[in-house]
Amino acid sequence: MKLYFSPASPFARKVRVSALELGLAERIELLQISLSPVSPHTDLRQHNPLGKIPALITDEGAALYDSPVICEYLDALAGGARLWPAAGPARWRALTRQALADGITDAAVLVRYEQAVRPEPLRWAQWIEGQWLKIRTALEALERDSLEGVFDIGTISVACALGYLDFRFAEEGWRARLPRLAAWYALISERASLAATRPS
Ligand code: GSF
Repeated sequence: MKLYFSPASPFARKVRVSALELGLAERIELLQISLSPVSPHTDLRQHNPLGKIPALITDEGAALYDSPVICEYLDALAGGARLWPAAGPARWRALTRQALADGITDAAVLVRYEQAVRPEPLRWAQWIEGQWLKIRTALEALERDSLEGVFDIGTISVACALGYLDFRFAEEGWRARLPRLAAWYALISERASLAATRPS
């Protein structure tokens, strides 16, 4: 298998963490690329028309995207129901946590593009604030959640979202407002799969 990724990509990190946890990392060749919405990657677009990472090329030559699809595929390849609860409340909890965490990451990536890619005269402060409102409200929901002792696609996604916030927006200082989430994150970050994939 081949994975289009970048070491900074929080969505590709979900895939790399899943692969490590499932014992599949050695079967995946990592193809490192750099891209943004205004500098697309030609080769990647032949596989993922949306031009986004992560994209996985399976051994059969199929292109899979986006990160939830790839992570579920890897889980199935490893026998199933390892990082994706098979059924019942645990499944819906994990999938909803993944949606919340991916929403945080989506908003943070949009802010990043706005600040790092968009020319300064075209930036829109109110729009950036709108993204931060989503991020902060979602983080408050996670502070009230019971993440302790759970390791699945939901909590992997939360860890990758928080890792991205720390990587790009260290000044945000979310830990001071959200002590329970901070304590949970400190513990989960020690896991080998997360330590090995810290964004750079
Ligand atoms: C989001 C992928 C994404 O935004 C997923 O895989 O879960 N829903 C998708 N990827 C970014 C890189 S990143 O911040 O991880 C990307 O490929 N951006 C390039 C673009 O043209 O938007």
